[in-house]
Amino acid sequence: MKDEQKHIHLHQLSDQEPIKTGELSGISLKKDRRGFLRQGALAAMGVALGAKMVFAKNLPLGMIPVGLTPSDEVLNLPGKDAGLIVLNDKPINAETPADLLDDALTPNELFFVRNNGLPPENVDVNTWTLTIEGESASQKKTYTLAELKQKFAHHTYHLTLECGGNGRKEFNPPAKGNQWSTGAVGCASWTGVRLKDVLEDVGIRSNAVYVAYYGKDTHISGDPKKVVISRGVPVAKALEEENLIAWAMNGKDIPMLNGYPLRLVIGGYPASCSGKWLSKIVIRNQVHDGPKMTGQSYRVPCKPVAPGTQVEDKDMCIIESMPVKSLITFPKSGATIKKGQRLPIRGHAWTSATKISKVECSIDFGASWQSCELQPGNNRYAWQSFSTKLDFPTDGYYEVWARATDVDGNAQPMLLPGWNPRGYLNNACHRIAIKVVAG
Ligand SMILES: Nc1nc2c(c(=O)[nH]1)N[C@H]1C(S)=C(S)[C@@H](COP(=O)(O)O)O[C@H]1N2
Ligand SMILES: [Mo]
Repeated sequence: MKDEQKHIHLHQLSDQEPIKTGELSGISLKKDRRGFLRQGALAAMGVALGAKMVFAKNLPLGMIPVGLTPSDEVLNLPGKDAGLIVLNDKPINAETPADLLDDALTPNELFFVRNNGLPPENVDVNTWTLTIEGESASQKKTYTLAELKQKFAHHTYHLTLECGGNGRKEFNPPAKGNQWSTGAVGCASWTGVRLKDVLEDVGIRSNAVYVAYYGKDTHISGDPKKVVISRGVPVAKALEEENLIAWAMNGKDIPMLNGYPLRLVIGGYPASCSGKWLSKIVIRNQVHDGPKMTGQSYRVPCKPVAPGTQVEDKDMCIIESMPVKSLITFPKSGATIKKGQRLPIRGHAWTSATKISKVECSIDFGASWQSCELQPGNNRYAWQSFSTKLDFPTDGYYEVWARATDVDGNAQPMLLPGWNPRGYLNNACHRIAIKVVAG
């Protein structure tokens, strides 16, 4: 059944809402959960066909052009690049291969997707509201999207989002959950209002402890009463000026899968704190206890444990920062160069501290390191791009490793960091393979 969902079937458009000609301008190939094409699909098919469909408006509803060979490469996640690696399609989880993260800012189509439930359907921006309440809110207040935009100053920050489980795949014994490789990370330019400004407009009582979100996605069970995920951050963290209630990503609408029309963006913490399809924020007088805040979720052993150890819930601590990390985005692992050629290297480094202080590369499995050029970040929690050129002494197989160090003196481990039951926080040095051939 799963495989079948990935293929386009002829005539399956017919049970979807009618496609209006006015909607043919979108280029994203939209597919609903059952794998059917939706509005916007026709234009995308034109792209896939390599030519504009001249009489598109005459194409009978539900019919797919014969020139389009249905294939997994063509049938994409809505609004997403076909190069993303889909780990799970219900809920959708997709990561970005390292070489597709080469841009200074991650394009919307390439930004990873980590859904715990099912995105809301039929989102109407005109009726979307955000409610702030909670034991430690001075009042309960609801804003429409238009009111948020009109009432508060707009801010734009470059903010890196990384799933707490990014790199989970490498842990041994393995941890349950999405087997993320290196690509559950991206850095975009986000625009919105400051979380802080909105919280202060509502009023924060002095006993406030935590600020948490609720979103409009639905539980995988379909039960409308079940909350998918509701996480938060300590009040002091919530009040940092870079935290946004955002409606734009790289100057465009946030893609549906990344939280359209409104989401939280909180840098430096696991991306699970950045609530998508944001509809409610609660100011709590205690550590938030929503789904995925408690038990073993987004928690690591308070003290290091041996690999494979079972750790009781009471000995697990909430992840409160993401570790220093870097990624080589050029060349793609496996690249071949000729002996005597210099190899350009590019990538990004990020940290929950204020800045990265250096990035170094090694071609000898970490025996020696040479420093890379490092760009300043646009702001705190933005990733910083690095580059260098490497010489290789002779032909053969090499690995290029990158290691970032932040201003607090934290550096990436060459091998795996501390094992933990759920496989969080793997910030080991990224490695790519390079073949140098003679002649
Ligand atoms: N409402 C809602 N918000 C959510 C999630 C979710 O499933 N539902 N997933 C969280 C997790 S675990 C991560 S890593 C990030 C992923 O953001 P992205 O899909 O935009 O990359 O969103 C977070 N916010
Ligand atoms: Mo996540």
